[in-house]
Amino acid sequence: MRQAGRYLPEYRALRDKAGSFWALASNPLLATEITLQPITRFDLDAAIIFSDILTIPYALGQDVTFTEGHGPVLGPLPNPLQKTHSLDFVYEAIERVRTALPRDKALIGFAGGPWTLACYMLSGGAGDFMPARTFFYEHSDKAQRLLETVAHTVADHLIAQARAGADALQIFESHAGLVPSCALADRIYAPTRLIVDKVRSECPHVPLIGFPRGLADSCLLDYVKQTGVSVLSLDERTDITWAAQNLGPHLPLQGNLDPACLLAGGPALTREALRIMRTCKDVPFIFNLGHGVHKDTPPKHIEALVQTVRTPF
Ligand code: 1CP
Repeated sequence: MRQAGRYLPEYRALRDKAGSFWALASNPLLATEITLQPITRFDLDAAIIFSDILTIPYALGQDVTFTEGHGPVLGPLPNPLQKTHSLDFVYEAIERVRTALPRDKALIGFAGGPWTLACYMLSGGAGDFMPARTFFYEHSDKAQRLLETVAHTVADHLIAQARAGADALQIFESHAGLVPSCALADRIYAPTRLIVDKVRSECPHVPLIGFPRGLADSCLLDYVKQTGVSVLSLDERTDITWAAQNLGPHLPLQGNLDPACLLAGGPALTREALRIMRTCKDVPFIFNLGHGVHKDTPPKHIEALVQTVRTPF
């Protein structure tokens, strides 16, 4: 969950030197160094490869630029949409990180979920994604074909990451919360199922972590059943007591700590971390945030959190 990034002075120093986020992410040596920064500093149990979900539109020939302070900007959707750029720089970074990491630390590879990627690809950037959301009503056949093409590209990208050494793979469906419940089956469950089936057939032992951010609690069990993911990553809105009782018996859970609580630090951080851990003590649980580390988070808060999580309660 944005382990690396602007809250770390060593990240900011490298980014200033390289000039831009993309210059870092597309350089395997720099991406390796940044992936390892939070592990070196905090001794976390797992690293997530430093990359971005928008590598997929880039691979499919769409222009992607990251402008300071504005987030990503994407060019027009290419027609036809087909694999034009290699993502070998990601796989080389994964090989390098896996070699550098101790064997007992896991490396997580990832990709965006098809719906979330379609939101950026059809809207040209971040915001309320209205161009994408209207496209799904005005051109529903084309929209479904886009989801399918993206899902195949995502699956291939995840398989290549596993082959390069990723121990687990996470699907970031960060904008799942924008989908009306009657459209979840078409826009989220079916494309994710396609990815899960394709990756499993090639890499049966690699766990797939689903992160349907913003999905109502009442839909989470459906998401798990319909997609077949092996682990469910929960955002900070989910009621963890309900999740431990109703989802915990089905599959391992991760996440849920509010990034705002990590930003706040102090006694509230210790209290919340303990509440989550105690609630999940009888189900398989991976401690994590509900979303990415906020850029103003003091690194000291993360140190304190790691200590709380490592201390028996
Ligand atoms: O230096 C900077 O300011 C760049 C900020 C940044 C970072 C650190 C971007 C631009 N991407 C990343 C890395 C990143 N992105 C990782 C690396 C692994 C890690 O260190 O954790 C991961 C897993 C992502 C995933 C990602 N990118 C998501 C899914 C997770 C989420 O946050 O919901 C999304 C939606 C993106 C798009 C994106 N990339 C960058 C930004 C600023 C955004 C968000 C744009 C928006 O507001 O919609």
